[in-house]
Amino acid sequence: MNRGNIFHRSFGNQCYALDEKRLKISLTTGDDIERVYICYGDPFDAGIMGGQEVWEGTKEEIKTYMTLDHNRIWNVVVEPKHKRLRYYFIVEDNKESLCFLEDGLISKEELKNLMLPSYFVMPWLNSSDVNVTPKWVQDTVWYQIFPDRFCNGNPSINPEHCKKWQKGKVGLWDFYGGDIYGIKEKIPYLKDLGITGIYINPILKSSTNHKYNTDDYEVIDPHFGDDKIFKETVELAHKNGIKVMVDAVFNHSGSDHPFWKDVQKNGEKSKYKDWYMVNKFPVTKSGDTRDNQFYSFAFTKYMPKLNTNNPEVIDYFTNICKKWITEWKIDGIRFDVANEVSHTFLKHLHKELKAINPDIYLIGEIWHDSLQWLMGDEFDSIMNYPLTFGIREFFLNKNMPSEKLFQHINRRLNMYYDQTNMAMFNLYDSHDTIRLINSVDFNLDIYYQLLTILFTMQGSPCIYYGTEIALHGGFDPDCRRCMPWDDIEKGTYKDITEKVKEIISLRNNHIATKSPNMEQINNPNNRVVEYIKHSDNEDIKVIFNCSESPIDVENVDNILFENGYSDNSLKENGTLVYKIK
Ligand code: ARE
Repeated sequence: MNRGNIFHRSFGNQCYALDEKRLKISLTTGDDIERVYICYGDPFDAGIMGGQEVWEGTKEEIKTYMTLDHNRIWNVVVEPKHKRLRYYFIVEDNKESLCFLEDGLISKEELKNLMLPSYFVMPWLNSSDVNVTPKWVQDTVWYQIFPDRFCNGNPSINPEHCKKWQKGKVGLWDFYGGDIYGIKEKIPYLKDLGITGIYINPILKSSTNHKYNTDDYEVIDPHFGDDKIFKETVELAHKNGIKVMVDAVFNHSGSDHPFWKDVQKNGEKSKYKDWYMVNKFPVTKSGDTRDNQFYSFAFTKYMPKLNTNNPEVIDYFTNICKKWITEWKIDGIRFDVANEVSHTFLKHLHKELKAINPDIYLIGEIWHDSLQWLMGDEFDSIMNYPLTFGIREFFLNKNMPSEKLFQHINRRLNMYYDQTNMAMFNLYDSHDTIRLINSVDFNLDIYYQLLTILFTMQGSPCIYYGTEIALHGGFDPDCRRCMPWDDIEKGTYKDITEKVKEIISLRNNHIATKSPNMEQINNPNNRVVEYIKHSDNEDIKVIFNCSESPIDVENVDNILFENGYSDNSLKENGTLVYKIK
């Protein structure tokens, strides 16, 4: 047996609670392993695990088959009788059958003779530790809006030197006059499209068209509107079944922010000197920050980095978010440069904001493995660029075998908890990337196929404004062109928009999430969203956490329900059990 590549730790995405009763446990092996079982029982049952401790209780050890996925990961869902678990694995190749514990591989004989075997332990499943993500996002179709380029609803508040609304390329520093009035005006358009959530890029006071250099966290940029129009827009969106998510830029402020100005003016005497990351006072120039006089976003001199380790900073921004939830009534917050603010800050925010609204959707902008932010006490989700970039690559790379696509999707799903994947913010493009239509070389067939995948996979899909008309755009700033409303109204993009609407309706009508060969389970709270065909005809029992009416399925070994998770453990515990043919 290839002993080098068997891996498990009872932590993170390898051993976690799906809910207050069930644990999902995963083990990685090499491809020489043919079967894996998990053996588990209660840590306080006498001798159940070959150990010499003597405890009260019955002797019970359960052995359960684990299922293999596309990335050599074996999974199982178990429901410990007393919320705690001791377990080890039995791994088998075509010659050996060995036991895998914390200290590695040993034979069954060796295990029997050990005084204190190093079992894996899940000591107690505490309900407050369960990672709970908002359910409503699974039924939300997001539409990202870059305000300056979406729609100009009130030219009277245009910024100075505002350019004429135009088609085609835009300038890095140009303003075109899009505003919140325009967003409100287009709510019916978005509703007709089938949109049920809008993610709006920053709207607070700032000197640029992108507003990622905030100069006042307490004021909406006057060229976008004010609190009144924003609250009206949120109210109208909610009336039309559309949720609203805003953009929080707390990693850095703008260099025109009064707090930063005070630091520049008063140096070490400034009351805000510890609100930023200044290494050398006085902060005389806002030149290139490669000399580390102060830290900033990237090396961007007009984005001085805030010190999110400072309790004063943490409190200030927590209160800003509380106002957004209680006064603006927003439903979600997207955190900019989320991988650089402190975990301390995010854990505090999560606790405070979920206390006000447990269903508030908190997502981080992180472009890499984000498990450390997705353990249930920081973000509910991230902007899942890696997943969808991989899917896009597959369609563009003619030499990539289809198994690579399954492995990519599976790997990305295995990185996180199931409840995170169900709430994952999935997108192909945004204000920071080349537009989808450009990245598929303007091939509408591939474009529609990719959008169909986005809208039929688990998670919370988002399209970037203009996707519905296949608006072209290269890298920033070209991906931020103005919406050509004149042409839209003339019907220039009618066919494309109708097709995109049809794809969006797949999700909204749940057609796509019904398994093709399966009767819809007549329990609306337990809609089947996915099942995977069994690879052989070996009989296996599947436990369904749902309706009375059995479903007649062929060789299915894993069914994913919207609000729960099937499992394939061979355990009889009073739950409905169906024998698969
Ligand atoms: C723009 C141009 C730059 C130019 C700069 C001059 O894009 O080429 O040098 O202007 O000032 C905002 C604006 C941008 C602006 C930027 C800097 O929207 O237009 O740049 O400020 O002034 C990484 C970060 C990620 C970040 C992206 C941009 O990890 O957090 O870079 N995204 C957020 C927002 C941006 C915003 C900022 C941060 C700053 O979404 O819109 O930019 O607040 C790989 C890496 C990622 C990297 C990603 C994209 O995948 O793994 O880490 O993201 O590429 O570059």
